[in-house]
Order: sequence, then C-alpha cells, then structure tokens
Amino acid sequence: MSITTIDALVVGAGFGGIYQAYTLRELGLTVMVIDTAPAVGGTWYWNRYPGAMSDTESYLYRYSWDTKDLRESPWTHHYLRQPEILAYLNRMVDKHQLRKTLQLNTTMLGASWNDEAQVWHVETTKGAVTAGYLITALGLLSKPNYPDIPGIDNFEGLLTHTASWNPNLDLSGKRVGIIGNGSTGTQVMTAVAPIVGELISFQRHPQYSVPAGNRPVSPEYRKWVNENYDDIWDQAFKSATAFGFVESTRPTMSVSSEERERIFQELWDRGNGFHFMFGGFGDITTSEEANEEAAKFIRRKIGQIVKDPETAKKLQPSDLYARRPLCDSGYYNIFNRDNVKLVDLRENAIESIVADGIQMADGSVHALDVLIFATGFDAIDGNYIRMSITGKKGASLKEHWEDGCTSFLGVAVSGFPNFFTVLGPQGPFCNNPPAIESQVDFISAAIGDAEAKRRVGTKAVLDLSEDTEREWGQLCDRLTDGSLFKRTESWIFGTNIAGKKQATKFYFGGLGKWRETAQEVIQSGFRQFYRCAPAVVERS
Ligand code: FAD
Ligand code: NA7
Repeated sequence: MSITTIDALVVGAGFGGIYQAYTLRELGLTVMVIDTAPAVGGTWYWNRYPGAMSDTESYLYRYSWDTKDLRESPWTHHYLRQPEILAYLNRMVDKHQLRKTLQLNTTMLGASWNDEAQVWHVETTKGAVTAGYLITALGLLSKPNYPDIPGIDNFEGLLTHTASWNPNLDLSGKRVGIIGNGSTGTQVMTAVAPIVGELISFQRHPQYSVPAGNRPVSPEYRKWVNENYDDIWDQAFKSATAFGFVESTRPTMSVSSEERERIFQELWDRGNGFHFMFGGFGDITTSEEANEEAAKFIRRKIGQIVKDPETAKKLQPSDLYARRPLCDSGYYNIFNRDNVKLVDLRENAIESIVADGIQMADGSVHALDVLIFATGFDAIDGNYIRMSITGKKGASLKEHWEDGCTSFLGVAVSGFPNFFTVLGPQGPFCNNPPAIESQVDFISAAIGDAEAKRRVGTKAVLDLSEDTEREWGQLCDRLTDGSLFKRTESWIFGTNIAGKKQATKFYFGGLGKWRETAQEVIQSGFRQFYRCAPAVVERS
C-alpha cells in the first residue's frame, strides 16, 4: 500500500472533523479527512434511528460562522431531527468545497510520532499516512456500548444498536424489545410505539425527563433569531452551557414552595432538559435538597401522565436527578398505549438472550422479532484507547491515561507533539457545536502559530508541558467537588461501562471560562506548548 504525505490528517468527519478541515485549509495546509463511515456526519450518520433528534435548540446546534446559511436555509422546528442535521453537514461540506479532502471508508488503526522527522506515521485500513499534524475528532459519543448479556449470538431475530442503525429497518407490526431508556432509548420508543405491534422496554433505572417543547418555528421567532444572531452567539459563547439561556444562580430553597412550583411549571411548559436543570435555579446539581425538589416535581408529572399506577411507579426514579438532563416528545405517554409494556429489571433481571427473545430470571421469555440496544457509549476516550497512539517517549495514549484520561483544555496531551483532539477528555461540558468550534479555532490558531515560526526558519513543534496538563486535570477535579453528577452512574464520569474507573472526563467550569483560558494561551504565544513551564490560570 502507498504512503500518503500531507500537512495534516484529520480523523473523523462529523461536526468536529469538518470544521477542522475547513480551518486548516484556510491556513494553506494540505489536509486529508478520514472516517470509518462511508459518509460524512459522524453522530448524525450513525444514529439514524427513528426519533433521533438534537436536544439543543436548532439555532444553536450548528456552526456560528455561516450565518448566511442560517438565513438561506431556515429550519422548520425548534429542534433538528437527524436527517436535517445530516443534510446540514453535507451542505457545509459541499458549499465549502471540502468533499475533495475526504477519504471515507477508512479507519485509523494507530499512529506513532517520529521525533527525528517530526511527523506522525498513521496506519489506516487504506494504507499509511505521514502527516505533520494529527487531529482526531473521533467523537465523544461514538463508540457504541454493547452490554455483556449472555446469549447475544443466539438471537434469531434482528439485533441492532441505535448507533449503527439501518434506516431501511421496518418495525411496523413487529414485536420489538429495547434495552436502554436514556436519551436515545426514550427517543426511539416514543417514535416507534405507534407503529410496532408490541414494544417492551427492559428498564434498569427509570429516568427523569422533561418535555423538549418541540414545535414549529413561528415567523416572529425566526425574525428575532435572524436579527439577533450575533448577540445570541455572543451570549452562548460566554455562558456555561451554551444552550441559549442565562444560567440561574438563584438557590432553590430561597423561594416559597408555591413560587418554586410556579417556576418548575414554567420550565416544564417551555421545554428543554438543560433549561429545566440550569435555567430556573442554580443549585439543582449541587444541593441534594434542591435536587430533590426538582425530582419530586418530575415524579409528580410522571404520576399524572401515566394512567396505570403500577407502571407510573416503575417509571418514577428515586435516585438523584443528576445525569445529562433528558427531554422528550411524549415518552411517558407511550406507556398509556396497550401495545407498550415496561419490564422492571430490578424486579426480574435478564437471564440471557435466547433464540426467540429474552429470558428472564424467573424463567419467563419475552418473544421478540427485533431487539434494540439503546445502551449508550464508551464515551469520550472509548475510541482512543482501542488504538495504539504512541507519543514522544514511546508510551501509548492508553498508558498515559491509565489513571484516568487527562488533557489540557480537552485538546492536547503532554508528550504527544503536534497532536490535537477535538472534544477530547476534560473539555467543556456544554452544547457541543460551540465547544467544537472553540476548540477547533484554538487548535488551528496553535498550528497557525507553529507554521508561521517554521516559515521564518524556527523549529516549532507544539508539545504541551506536563505541568500544564497536570494543573488542568487538578482544576477539572476540583470543579467536580460537590457535584451530584459525580454520585450518579453515567457516561459523564465513565461509570456506565463495566470495569471502567470513575474519572473526571469534563471541565465543568463552563464554555465561557474555557474560552477565556484559551484566549490567554493564544495571547501568551502558546508558551505552554513550547515547553516553557507555564501555569494554568485557575478559574472556578
Ligand atoms: P462525531 O460526530 O461522533 O464523529 C466522529 C467520527 O469519527 C465518526 O464518524 C466515526 O466514524 C469517526 N471515527 C472514530 N474513530 C475512528 C477511527 N479510528 N478511524 C476513522 N474514523 C473514526 N450534542 C449536543 O450538544 N446536543 C445534542 O442535542 C446532542 N444530541 C446527540 C444525540 C445523539 C443520538 C448522540 C449519539 C449524540 C448527541 N450529541 C449531542 C453529541 C454529538 O456527538 C455531538 O454534538 C457532535 O455531533 C460530535 O461531533 P464530532 O465530530 O466531535 O464527533
Ligand atoms: P445512556 O444515557 O448511557 O443510556 C444508556 C441506557 O442503557 C441506560 O438506560 C442504561 O441503563 C441502559 N443500559 C446499559 N447497559 C445495560 C444493561 N446491561 N442492562 C440494562 N440496561 C442497560 O446512552 P444514550 O445513548 O441514551 O445517551 C447518551 C448520550 O447521547 C446522551 O446523554 C445525549 O447526549 C446523546 P442504566 O440507567 O445505566 O441502568
């Protein structure tokens, strides 16, 4: 196989890889983007299951820089469905002539840094690539998690994961079982309940979910967004979550119980999970008492929506309301349908998967034609640690991350020169497109700086100092002190995967503060990357 030599190799053709290619090409570099998938889109190519939808308002689930596209291609609803996002990303690729940078159906197998030649040697399924810069945009939720349930291979029906969905799959009239009731599971169930013959939700933990509030975009709303787009993005980039609202600082218990109820009701009627969790009160994820108030409100709603009291009880969580907040388009209502059943795995666990369905601990079998795994992802570092990426000292990234995955700003790792990650570990916990954009802009600014130095004959390799990475990791850890998220099992701290250690996988300081730190690094001339023993500016 041939060796391709280029300036920069970008791995992943989702939101991150596409914009990364765009900015590097603007710097005048030769760029190649590879992806395992046969098409661009990343998340929005793989997750083509019925009901797949972004839970970020549509005007903020896109790039901020192409405002012309916003005005010329109006969206119809407050939330974007998967086909619209996929079409949007394809439009961006075509409009900005990026298709010729793509090499699809190509998987990166591993990479090693050659310190003498100062290049990365990357092995792919289509041959070797030598690149001055290696930028991975492998996705934070892109390695599907298949739970270890005995008998998976015995199933004679159709078994699929939501993250590798064949859009031609027809579920009409079928007996469908689904394991997983997170954001994905609730979306699929809500979408397919009216068309399947029978739907069985095998539920391990019930979930707190609030309405998404999806509705058509009115002409007045659209006019408002068009006229205020710059200010809207400015606010989002300065905020913590970048979800288009000002995060509240009001303590939950500072208002009377009637006022609290009124505020929760207003948030419920407006819709959006992040808005419900962070828009009304400032301590839902840090104070147990406040958390219980929000939890009680949602539990009460479930009790009101679901007619059968036994089913309602099984759907009401009793643990903390402290995972990435869910929102839905009528999830609880589907349990009022005759063809939808709930199996509580805490009462009767799955024993094994058998030829015609799922066998339970009590010996009963649920007969199924289709079994859906909506069991989430080995998030953040999952796609990294399955490859061998070897840095300057010969150690692999997997070894470097043995005690937990760390980075600086979510984009760089010490000892891995000229290597950058988009949405890598310890990046901001927020709406992802603006985080991606901020990180890509930072990465390209760093590469632009190194290239400018190289043009005047200075040897410039971007190699992050160890202290900087350690200090950022310590800051990320400190920012989780008192967080209720940490006490709940989920992908956010990596505890959804059997055998994985809990690790601080996000920077919880907010996107606005992340951007301030990134700006200071840029203004310092990237001194943290040229081995000058800098100090990270602490913000909390
Ligand atoms: P991805 O879109 O995940 O793309 C990564 C690409 O890398 C994939 O195409 C993959 O094939 C490729 N890849 C991985 N490893 C290799 C390899 N070794 N070689 C070659 N290619 C490789 N975020 C939000 O902010 N708001 C939302 O509402 C929201 N909704 C979501 C709904 C679902 C169902 C899911 C799964 C995620 C959602 N997310 C949401 C998160 C979403 O992943 C990000 O918003 C964003 O799409 C990530 O883009 P990305 O380019 O970083 O990664
Ligand atoms: P999540 O949020 O990780 O949810 C996975 C679901 O799968 C959740 O309900 C899990 O139950 C369930 N699960 C996982 N393994 C098992 C086993 N072995 N048995 C039964 N149930 C199991 O993934 P999603 O895809 O829904 O969402 C991920 C993110 O994508 C989301 O936050 C958005 O950002 C988009 P559990 O609750 O752990 O008991």
